[in-house]
Amino acid sequence: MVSKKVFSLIMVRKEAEILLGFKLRGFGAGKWNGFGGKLEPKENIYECALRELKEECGLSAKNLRQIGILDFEFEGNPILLEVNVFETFSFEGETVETDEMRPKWFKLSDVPFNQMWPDDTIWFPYMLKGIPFRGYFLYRGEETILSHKINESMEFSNVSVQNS
Ligand code: 6OG
Repeated sequence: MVSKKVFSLIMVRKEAEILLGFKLRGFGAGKWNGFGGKLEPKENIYECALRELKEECGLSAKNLRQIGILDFEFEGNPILLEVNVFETFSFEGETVETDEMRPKWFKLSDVPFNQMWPDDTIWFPYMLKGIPFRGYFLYRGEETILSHKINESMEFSNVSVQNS
């Protein structure tokens, strides 16, 4: 039987920089990525994204724009991952290193793609152009994409965050 796990992933941005975290443990350890994690029971995907951002790097996002959905399949694994990708340009707080993530701002011209999930090179251009996307990737292990497709998507709805 095929089952699906739902995740959030937030990309925190300034005009010419992006905040990434070096994942210190768990799935994707040793890679730079945005912040995020698994949807918990009784929360929606926006609450999940905000909670994970706060837990993993100490920042509170003031609004969130969903920019994409990525579906991942790993060869030989019946569990599909659905990663809901958000961006924010509006946030509060100071970044802190946690036991899971070491945050660092990168210039957009200096994003460390060779230490990131290989799919990032494929969907970052959509994000940087402001085009919403929907993608599917079939992986062999954590470094090889066997096949993929990516398309422009309809706009997703945005949320402003109150009292956070
Ligand atoms: P935790 O294990 O920390 O959640 N994630 C991926 N992100 C990218 N860019 N590419 C992938 O390719 C990914 N697979 C998972 C979703 C894992 C975090 O990593 C993201 C979550 O934000 C396969 O709870």
